[in-house]
Parts: sequence; C-alpha cells; structure tokens
Amino acid sequence: MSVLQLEIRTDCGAMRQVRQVLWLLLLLARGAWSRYAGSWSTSAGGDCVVGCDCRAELKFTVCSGGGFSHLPLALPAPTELLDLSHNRLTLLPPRSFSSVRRLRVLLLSNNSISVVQDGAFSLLEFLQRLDLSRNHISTLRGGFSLGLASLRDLHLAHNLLTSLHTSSFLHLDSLQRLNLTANAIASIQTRSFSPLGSLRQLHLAHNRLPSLAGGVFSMLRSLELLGLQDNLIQHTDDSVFKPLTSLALLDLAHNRLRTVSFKTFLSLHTYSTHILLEGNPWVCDCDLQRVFHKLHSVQRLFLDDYANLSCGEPAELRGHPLGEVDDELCVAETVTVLIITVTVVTTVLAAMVMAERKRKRKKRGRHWTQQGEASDESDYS
Ligand SMILES: *[C@@H]1O[C@H](CO)[C@@H](O)[C@H](O)[C@H]1NC(C)=O
Ligand SMILES: *[C@@H]1O[C@H](CO)[C@@H](O)[C@H](O)[C@H]1NC(C)=O
Ligand SMILES: CC(=O)N[C@H]1CO[C@H](CO)[C@@H](O)[C@@H]1O
Repeated sequence: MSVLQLEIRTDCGAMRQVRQVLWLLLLLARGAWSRYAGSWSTSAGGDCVVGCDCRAELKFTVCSGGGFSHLPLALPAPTELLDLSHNRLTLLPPRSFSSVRRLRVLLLSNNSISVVQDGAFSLLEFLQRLDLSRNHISTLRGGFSLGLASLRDLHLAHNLLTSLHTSSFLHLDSLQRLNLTANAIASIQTRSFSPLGSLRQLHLAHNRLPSLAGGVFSMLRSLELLGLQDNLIQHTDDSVFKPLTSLALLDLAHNRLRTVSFKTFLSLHTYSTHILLEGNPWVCDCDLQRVFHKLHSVQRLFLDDYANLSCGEPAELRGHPLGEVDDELCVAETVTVLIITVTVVTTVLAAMVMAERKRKRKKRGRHWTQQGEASDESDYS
C-alpha cells in the first residue's frame, strides 16, 4: 500500500491515466480486503472464526448454529466459554480444543457426536461445565474423563447410552451434577459411580433400569438428589440406598414397583429425605399397608405424594388411591385372621376337651378294675 501511495503522490500529467488505474486497483484491493475482513468478525479486536461470534471482553466464543461439521481450528486463545451447540459435529478426537485451554464452559449439545475418543478433553484442566446433551453417544470409555478433574457439571441427557461401566466416570473427582436423563441405560456396573465422592445430583430419569442392585450407589456420600423416575424398576435391594447419607430427595415415581420393603427406606440414615413413589402399580394388600404405616412413623422420611399413590392390583382395586383403601384391606385381613384364630382356638379347645374326657373315662375304667383286683389300694386312688 505504501508503494501505491508513493506512486499516486508523484503527480504529473503523463501519469494521470496510470494514477486512475492505480486508484481502481486500490479500490478493488480494498473491496477484497474488506470482504476478507468481514469473514473475521473484528468486534473486539481478536481474530474470530467464520461462523462464530467472539466477545473478547467476556471471553465468550459463540459458534452455535454455525454449520460446523469439524471443530474450528484457530479459536481465540483467551476463550473461557465456547458454544458449539446446534452444529453437525460427529467426532471429538484426542486433545481436541488445544487452542483454547482456558475453557471453563464447553457447550456441545445438539450435534451428532457419536464418538468421543480417549483424551478428547484431556487438555481442559479448568473445565467446569460440559454439555454433551442431545448427541448420539452410546458408550463412555475410560479415557472419556481424562483431565476433567475440575469438572462440576456434566450433561449427557438425550444420548444413546445403554450401560455405565466402572471406568465411565473415572477422573471426575469434582463432579457435583450428572445429568443422564433420557438415555437407554439398562445396566450400571457396581462401581460406576464410586469415583464421584463430590456428586450432589444424579439424574437418571427416563432410562430403562429394571432394578437397583446393592452397592450401585456406594461412595455417593454427598448425593442430595437421586432422580430415578420413569424407569422400569421392579425391585430394589434392601441396602441400595444405605450409603446415601446426605440424600434429601429420592424420586422413584413412574416405575414398576409393586411392593417395597420397609428396610429399603429405613436404611436411609439421613437427616430428612423426601420420597416420591406415585405412578407405580402397587399391589394393595395388607402387607403393603403395614409397610406404609411403618414408614409414616419414621420421622426423617417424608412420603410427599402418598395421597397420589394408587393400586395396580388386585384388579378390583386398580386405580383406587392406596390411602383410601388400605384400612379396608387390613379390616378384611383382620377378619380373616380372627376367623382363623377362632377356628384354631376352637379346634384346640375341642381337642383338649376330648382328651380330658378320654383321660377321665380311662381313669374310671382303671378305678373299677383296681377296685375289683385289690381293695387295699383303693385308699390311694
Ligand atoms: C437434565 O436434563 C433434562 C433433559 O435435558 C432436563 O430436562 C433437566 O432439566 C436436566 N436437569 C438438570 C437438573 O439439569
Ligand atoms: C398429585 O397429583 C396431582 C394431579 O396429578 C398433582 O397436581 C399433584 O402435584 C400431585 N401431588 C404430589 C405431591 O406429587
Ligand atoms: C438431536 C436434536 O435434538 N436435534 C435438534 C437440534 O436442533 C434443531 C433446531 O435447532 C432441531 O431441529 C433438531 O431436531
């Protein structure tokens, strides 16, 4: 440009035409430059990538809906929040995001990510929030959590996970909130959650869990909220909730529970825990009524939706609120018990009376024989 200007300044008649041509060139060049520059949003000084909006003063880089099918390469290094949601990403290779190592928040929801390679986030030692919801992730391998020691919030809702393994959350020492809502999780290995000693919320709603085995929540000492609603849970181990000494809310609504044992909830050694149980097909018999009666008497447990519990069985009680029928259930049961008791007592009494009569008859018989045989002994009879 300086050469151009120099030449333009040499103003002599013969050069007039040349000058005009040069101006034209200059204008063209400027046009091209501004078009080029337009693709780099210069809103706050730093370079930004096409399709992104960089707000350097906030350290935000927003590339949401930018049509990316690969990770953009040169992102502004000071970025602390990177929003790549609503794109077409499919794969996260190892050591992704190497240009933005100061990230604290990484939003990747609503892409088509199916493969997260080992160590994909391993450079993000400051990352606190990772949103991977609404993707196609079907497995979490051991290397998934490498380097994520600062992560507090992991959002994996609406993916395709079917099982959780011992190594799924290995390195997440600081994790406080884990959202696994709306996957297809049907099995959880016993020690899957054990690295998560800081976890406070575990959202497992809308999955396909058929039961809860003992030990699956061991080590979750800080857990305050456990959302298990809308699964297929039929059975829970008596000891499964025992390790959850901070639990304040246990949501088991809309499962397949037909009955539950008193011990299962009594083993919760907490200060106070609210339990939600509606939408289960309860078998309304006297045993269940007794369990609930005992649960009501435990001061630290609150059955918040007890009024909404309804019977699934027997057929004639289907849909009836449990709270309304349970007294009748036990009245019927009490009558049955009474009838049985009366029957048993009558039988026993009858037997005793019969036995007594028999004994007397025998004695009398013996008396007469004794009288006949030895009259001396009659003093002792
Ligand atoms: C968990 O994810 C689901 C689905 O995206 C969402 O509705 C819910 O609000 C999330 N829960 C929390 C506590 O973030
Ligand atoms: C009970 O069910 C009603 C109607 O579905 C609902 O409005 C209410 O919030 C429920 N109560 C509890 C404690 O869940
Ligand atoms: C998987 C998924 O939820 N995709 C959605 C991403 O967002 C667009 C609109 O922003 C939706 O149309 C997709 O269904």
